[in-house]
Amino acid sequence: MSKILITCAVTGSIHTPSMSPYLPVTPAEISDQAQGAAEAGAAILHLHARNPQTGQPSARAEDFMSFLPQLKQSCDAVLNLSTGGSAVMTLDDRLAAPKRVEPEMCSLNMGSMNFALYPAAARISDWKHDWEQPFLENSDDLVFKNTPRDIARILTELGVERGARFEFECYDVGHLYMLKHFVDRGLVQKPLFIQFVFGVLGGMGTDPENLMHMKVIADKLFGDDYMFSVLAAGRQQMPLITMAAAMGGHVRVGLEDSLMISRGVLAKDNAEQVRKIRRIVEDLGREVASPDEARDMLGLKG
Ligand code: KMH
Ligand code: ZN
Repeated sequence: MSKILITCAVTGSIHTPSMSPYLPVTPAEISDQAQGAAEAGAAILHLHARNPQTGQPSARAEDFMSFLPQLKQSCDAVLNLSTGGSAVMTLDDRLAAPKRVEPEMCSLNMGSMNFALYPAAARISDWKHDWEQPFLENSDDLVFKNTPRDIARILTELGVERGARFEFECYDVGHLYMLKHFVDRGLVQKPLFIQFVFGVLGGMGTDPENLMHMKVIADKLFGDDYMFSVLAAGRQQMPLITMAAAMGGHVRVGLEDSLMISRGVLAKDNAEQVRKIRRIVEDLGREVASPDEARDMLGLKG
């Protein structure tokens, strides 16, 4: 089996400061935790920005620039910028920072969908900031918009024009067919790195059968020309990504996807989750890829 790529998604745009005191939101917190995750073995860092005062998800290029230069200096990991941002942001907002930074890698969400965040809020009664509760509750009526035209625009403006490669986020089997459509249109460079996403309310649940099925269909559509990775939002994070590692896939951890390190116990930082999955995959006999090995495997511009 190939070496395994560990991605760490450091802060995301789903969890809010009231849910965990360990969620990084200031530039120093994001950059320190990202660096710690890289030192623990993450070859790829998937990054979103936050408003440093309130912790609210931010698309402002200056909020990305408040931690990216420092992070680039302090570690060699692949910096993978989100183009998903958050479902309340416009595509122009979501593209502003990636177009300015021209990263070697970006996420790309392969379809429009419901993206309900409110279940994550059910346990919180004491909110730290005014924006948090409405932000989560309004997601009950929100569409995460990623139309074929949006996808083509991201592929063109970041891929064709700026040389980025993508973490193709597939939340459902239909998203694999959408990816195949763009491969056939010649807008996508190989090798493909497909992130199978489980556990978002609006996408696939965390049933192991869904992972088996995604792999069967991806094998059929893409043959040997793709790598898959798994992220599972919430409680099934570690079990499902362990299954992916055993199947020869790659793994994503991070506080974007789950705030916990085990049942009922908050992770103290992102590195703790990286160390845990690293122990597991090494026990399974997989060797962890370095950032430069990741660049080779993914065909990144470096
Ligand atoms: N929040 C994850 C479920 C993105 O940033 O483009 C998927 C994600 C999307 O990471
Ligand atoms: Zn993300």
